[in-house]
Amino acid sequence: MTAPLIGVTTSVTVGKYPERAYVNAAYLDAVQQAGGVPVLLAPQLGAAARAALLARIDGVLLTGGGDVDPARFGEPRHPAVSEVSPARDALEIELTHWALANGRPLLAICRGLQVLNVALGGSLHQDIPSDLPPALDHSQQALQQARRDQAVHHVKVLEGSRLARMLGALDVDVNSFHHQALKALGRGLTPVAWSPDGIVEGAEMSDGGRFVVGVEWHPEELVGHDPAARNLFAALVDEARKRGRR
Ligand SMILES: [Mn+2]
Repeated sequence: MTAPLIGVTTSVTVGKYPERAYVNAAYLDAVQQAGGVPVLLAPQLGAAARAALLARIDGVLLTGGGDVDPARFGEPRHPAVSEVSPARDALEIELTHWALANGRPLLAICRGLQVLNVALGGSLHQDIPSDLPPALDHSQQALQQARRDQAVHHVKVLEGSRLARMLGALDVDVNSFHHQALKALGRGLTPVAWSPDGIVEGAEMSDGGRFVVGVEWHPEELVGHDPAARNLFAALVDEARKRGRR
């Protein structure tokens, strides 16, 4: 059986020389562990290279990283916003619309969920500590040097949601490395998971036929010990395999 190709978006250095594209290895490990072949999609790819890769990939993984440009949702930039890359925003928003138009499964992680929301016309809390006091610590600040696979808060998942079916659980303990969160939901997106302080930790397309799901936590760091985290990548790869056969 052919292993499906999963397009994995990369981060890009902002204002540094030399310019680089890069991605945490945990994403690549998680996709491979699930039986997929990661294909890196860097913002530096030109139109021809993008088109050539999109013709071949069976699924999309939007990864974590810097902040989306608030101009994308019509707000002035909060001082806490950092690592904004217009090139990365453009690639990932284009990729989101492409996945929707072409029926490819899409799993969005952390910034990825924020990109998905903004691509569909939603908006973001630009800085949780400024916008939403007194929220939980969602940036593991007390654990800066601690393991990234350490769970720091609880998440409740909506029964009957695609995310719940993917995880195989309605209650999960997760890590947390985000200072932003969903505000207004994008067109067609439904919130399906929340932390105890009410922050949206997961969302998906309400059209149940579409595999378009995002989580605010980092399951790629949890796959070593958390079956629910492994299930997310397995679900993406399995769906990509089905699409690839058509
Ligand atoms: Mn969180």
